[in-house]
Amino acid sequence: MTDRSRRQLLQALAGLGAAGLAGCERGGNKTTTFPFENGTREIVPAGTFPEKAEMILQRTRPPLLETPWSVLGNNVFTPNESFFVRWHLADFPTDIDIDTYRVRVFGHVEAPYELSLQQLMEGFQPIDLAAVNQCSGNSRGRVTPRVPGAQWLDGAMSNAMWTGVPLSQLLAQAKPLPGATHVAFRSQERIVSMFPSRDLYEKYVPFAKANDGEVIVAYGMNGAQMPVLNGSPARLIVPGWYSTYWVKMLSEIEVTTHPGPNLWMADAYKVPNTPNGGMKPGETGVEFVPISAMNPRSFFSNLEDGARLPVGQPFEIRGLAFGGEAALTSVDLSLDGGVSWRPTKLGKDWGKYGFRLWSFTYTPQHAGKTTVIARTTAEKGEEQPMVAAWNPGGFMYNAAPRVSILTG
Ligand SMILES: Nc1nc2c(c(=O)[nH]1)N[C@H]1C(S)=C(S)[C@@H](COP(=O)(O)O)O[C@H]1N2
Ligand SMILES: [Mo]
Repeated sequence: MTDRSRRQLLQALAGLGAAGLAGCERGGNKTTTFPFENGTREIVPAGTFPEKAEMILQRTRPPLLETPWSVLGNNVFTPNESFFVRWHLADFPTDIDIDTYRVRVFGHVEAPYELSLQQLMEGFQPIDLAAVNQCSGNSRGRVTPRVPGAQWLDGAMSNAMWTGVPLSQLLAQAKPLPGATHVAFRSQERIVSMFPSRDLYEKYVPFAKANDGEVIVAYGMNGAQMPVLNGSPARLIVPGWYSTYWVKMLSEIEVTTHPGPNLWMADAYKVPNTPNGGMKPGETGVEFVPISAMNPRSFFSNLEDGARLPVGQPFEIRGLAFGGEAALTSVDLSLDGGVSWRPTKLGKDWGKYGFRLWSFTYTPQHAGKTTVIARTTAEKGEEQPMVAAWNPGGFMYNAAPRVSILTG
């Protein structure tokens, strides 16, 4: 982002004010049906939610909006207006005062301070970084046996080119003291709650990860301001980790000497301490740990169950993929139900944390039924499983997608 576009962004943000976010008018009755039980969802028209295009409605308050696959599957960078939305607290933010907005950096440090948005944007060296923001429960609707929670299909994820300041620069200015182990992030949104730990959104990240130079406090998204629902004026980006850590409307950065024994760390978003977060349904004595790194995934963009492809005619199978916390090394396709695998052609590499497009030209030779499977492999051989690991939260789903097609 250039200095000029940063200035424009500041001006645009200043003009945003209370952007009429309360007006969530419902209208239309378009629906889509996901391929699982109770899979019918309403599609709400553009403008139903502020700054948002047509979205799949999972819940209104707080808003849970899924990105339609027609948009997600066909773009490396998900347009801001289609970027998925997820808030936890019932009253989502409706009002942002850019002039009084501050981010405090404090805690186990020598030099606590606070920043206005302008200081954040002008006082540090920003970077641009492509990264997929994926909810821990993305694809939960595909989990068997079924588990409670939002029944997302695959659209609780989106990819953007984020612009912001590496957290390491902000931490350095505060001069962390020896013994710092974690950094806590808290949001600006507040609700009235009987439980003090539930009136705000808060997450803890180990100090070494937070300070790695790639975790950023972002204020720009795909070269523009962030939609309010995606965390404007500034949010945390934790590349390669599930978006539960990507605290929106960031207001506090606290260096701590403990991992934060609160609701959002101790109770929610925990997975079995096993390689892919898997366990057997009903298994006891399993150790649970906070969810962290994402695993590799792949998706078909233009091939669905039941598709018919004529024999002898080349068809370009397209899709997208990402490696998780590790870089993607290949996306392979099986045209025989997993017996043999062929490498796909990978699109431009925008950085290891973003989406990568892939394609494969397939010319069916015989009439019949074929099962096509796509599988992403990441660094160190980490590979998508054919069957997803199971856990009671329905987190970390990443089975290799498969479609049955007819040729002839
Ligand atoms: N302030 C705040 N930040 C938050 C949350 C929230 O409820 N409040 N939810 C987290 C979760 S679980 C997800 S999936 C992402 C969703 O980001 P998005 O709405 O930009 O897609 O925000 C994360 N950051
Ligand atoms: Mo999430």
